[in-house]
Amino acid sequence: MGDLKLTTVEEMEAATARLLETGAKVGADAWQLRVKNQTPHCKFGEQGVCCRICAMGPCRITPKAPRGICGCDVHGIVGRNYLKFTAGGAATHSDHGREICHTLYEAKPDGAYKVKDPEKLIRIAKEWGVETEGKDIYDLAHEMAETALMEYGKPFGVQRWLKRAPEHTQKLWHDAEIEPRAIDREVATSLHMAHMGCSSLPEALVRQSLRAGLADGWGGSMCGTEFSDVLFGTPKPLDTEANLGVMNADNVNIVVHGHDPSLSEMVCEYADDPEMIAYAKSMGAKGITVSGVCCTSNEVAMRRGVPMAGNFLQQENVVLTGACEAIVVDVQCIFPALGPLSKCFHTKFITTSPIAQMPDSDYIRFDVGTAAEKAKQIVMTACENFKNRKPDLVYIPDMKQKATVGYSFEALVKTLDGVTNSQVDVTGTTKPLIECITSGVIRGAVAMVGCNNPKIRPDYAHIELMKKLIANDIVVVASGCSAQAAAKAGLMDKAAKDLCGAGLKRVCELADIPPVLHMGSCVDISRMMVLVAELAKDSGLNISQLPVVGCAPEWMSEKAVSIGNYVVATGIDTFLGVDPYVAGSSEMGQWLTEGVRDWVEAAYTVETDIEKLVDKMIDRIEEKRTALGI
Ligand code: MSK
Repeated sequence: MGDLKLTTVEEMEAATARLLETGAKVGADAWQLRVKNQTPHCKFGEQGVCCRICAMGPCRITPKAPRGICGCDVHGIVGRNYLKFTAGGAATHSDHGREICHTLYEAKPDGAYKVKDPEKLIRIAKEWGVETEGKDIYDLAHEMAETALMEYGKPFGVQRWLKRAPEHTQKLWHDAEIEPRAIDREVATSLHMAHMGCSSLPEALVRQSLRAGLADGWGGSMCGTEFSDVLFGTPKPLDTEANLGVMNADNVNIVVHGHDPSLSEMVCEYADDPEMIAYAKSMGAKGITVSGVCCTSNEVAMRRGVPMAGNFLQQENVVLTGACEAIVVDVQCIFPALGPLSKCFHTKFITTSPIAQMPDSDYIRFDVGTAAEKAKQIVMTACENFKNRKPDLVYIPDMKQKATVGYSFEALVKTLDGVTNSQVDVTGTTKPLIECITSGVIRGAVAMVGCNNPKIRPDYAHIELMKKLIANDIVVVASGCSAQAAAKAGLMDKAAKDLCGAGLKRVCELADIPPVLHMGSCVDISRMMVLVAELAKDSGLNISQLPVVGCAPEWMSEKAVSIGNYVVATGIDTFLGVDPYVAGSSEMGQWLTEGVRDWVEAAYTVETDIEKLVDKMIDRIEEKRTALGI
């Protein structure tokens, strides 16, 4: 197995247990304890059969009470809850995208935010039919930002990004009436439909769920990804490290957590500033270490090589090390628990966004106009806090893995270009990858995404599924906390090729890639949509015919449901390890696992047994290969 030694889930659990001992000493709460307090969960909630969308209830559906007070049956209640869940996720991702557009609008050659990838900006402008000739790049950036912002509220037409999809997919969306219009409109329409006295027909609620999801994946998230690349650079393969051992006991440790790279990029920029490093030294530290948690971590890892301290369910662990001077957060997936927890240590819990304000935090409001000064203030605050550390509470698990990250669509195409033996010039296309798949060297691909969830042993499903997939010559592209689980375990180390079947191992060697490819954060699942769209166009197949599936084995957030809806709606069968609160309705179950296939040629599979889940994915990939005769 070469020089690779994977970090096992058992080893990570032992490290967590040790950290929880520190927590117990200082009277800290932890999610492991709160799960116990919340168990058993409410059965009505679990099945999605509780309705509190008006004040006549709440109503709960039981065999004795099969309808709510308004007369809505269980299928309507479950369906409305599902649509509202989706709308929450679509709103969240899309608002993140909107913030990036605003940042781009404020970009200036001498400002805190600059255009780092002008070629990409020009490429997108041409795609959108915006004149680029002779235009100053910043004028173009402002025009494109404004055009993108109009996508959120335009009164007529459908999303601009949809044109990136193969014509067949666009036709499916049109025929099923799920082409997303203005991004905000799909969120608002979803909430309207789920209001008391509106839709209670599962078919209509599922249709709108797909549409709202598409407004996210082929709308708001795509704005987030594409314009983040324009602002901060399109990711290229970079070496980094992952797991709690990336924190450094001798240094000021700043942990960035959340999603929007506008904050984390600026904090990283200042943490590298010689003036700040000198300031840290004047406080008794040897330097400054920035590491990340959740998707912010993915953003700065793939553009700067900033190490990844952990994923969603490790966010408390970074504070429990006793060596975290500041945990700096923006939006999404942030435990309010970080407030009281940080009070048990010297850690500053710094919130920065009006969208995510929490008790027991230091609020340093961050905005585009004052980004540089606020980032400097944050770094200085962390440095000054070094002296407050309690040495007897410091314990950083000696646990980290090498990882190569940063496989944006552009980087992936470029990297795989060298793999084929074909004499045909395939530069800039996905044809080398198609050749690997059609020849059977690679059997297919799985997009592994999503969170951790205490309902599943943390990281276990991500890591075990990936190990089995790569052993079966199935390449994995990963994003979000799934990507971090892979990195922490060692699956993004190029040496992980030794865990692959012979075909995938050969491809990893030829292309010099790890078998699990890091594609970025949650919004970057839009990169995966671009990848499958190009694979379909370059192969002449429909997306649904490709031996490709999606999987979120440990998902927990509303955003994940929105993602699932757009991945399915794009024609990719999607496998979930956690039920999206629809178990209470046979009709909703039927629509999501079968009915939607008539519209978009793909559907969901929900399987909570992880062994069965991976086998079902492999079977599905092999069925698709058989149907293609390859
Ligand atoms: S951070 S949505 S826990 S993947 Fe994007 Fe991780 Fe899930 Fe948040």
